[in-house]
Amino acid sequence: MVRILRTCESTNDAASECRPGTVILALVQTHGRGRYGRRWYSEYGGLWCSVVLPDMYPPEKRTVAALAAGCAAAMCIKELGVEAVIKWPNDVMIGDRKIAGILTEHTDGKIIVGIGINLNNQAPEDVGAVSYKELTSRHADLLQVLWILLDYLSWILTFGPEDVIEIWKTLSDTPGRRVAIDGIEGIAVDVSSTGALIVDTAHGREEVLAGTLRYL
Ligand code: BT5
Repeated sequence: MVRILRTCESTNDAASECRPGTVILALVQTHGRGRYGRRWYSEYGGLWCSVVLPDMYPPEKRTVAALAAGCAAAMCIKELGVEAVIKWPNDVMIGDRKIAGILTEHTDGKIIVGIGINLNNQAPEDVGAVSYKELTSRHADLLQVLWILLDYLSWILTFGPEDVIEIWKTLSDTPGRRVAIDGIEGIAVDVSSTGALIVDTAHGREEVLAGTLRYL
């Protein structure tokens, strides 16, 4: 079931009350959230949605759900004709500007997959964001893009965690880059089967399961 709300605080909060299979789309979010309690600007024109899924991965592989959503968002944006790449774990980027972000949360045996894509909105420039409209001067049909996104999400969720990671690697430009992440610096060499970023540092190999990545 797809529920379309004119406005809500956060679609992830609205979705937490719903059964698996529900999709919530809001035209505006008044308190859109990023990871670690960060703010997500969600003005009219963007695609702000949450998908409720059954908790289908073992706890150690939960990051994979977020990576799968990042892949679906990147594939959706590429289908709109814009060359997007994923920055680990799941920022969808056009060059060094962010067009989409993912927030996955676990509650009551469910996964809430929150996906935000800057489509027809004016993206907040001061946080390094960009929108589809700014890039192409075209208007995207919100519901049509939602179907494309859900189509890719349901496709990628048919794969097991290892295959999701392989698909993710074909869409990401992080492996091979010099990175800094929460006090660790080095070359991002790979992503593990749990979705952790493997970084070769001056002091040896580190695995980082979550964090905020910067390219150096
Ligand atoms: C994310 O967090 O990228 C997750 C964003 C998830 C948004 C969706 S919208 C539907 C659902 N409901 C919600 O309430 N959230 C989800 P993070 O990696 O922490 O990135 C947050 C950072 O991105 C902020 O600190 C800003 O620097 C930047 N930012 C904020 N708004 C943005 C926007 N609209 N576009 C691009 N970057 C933005």
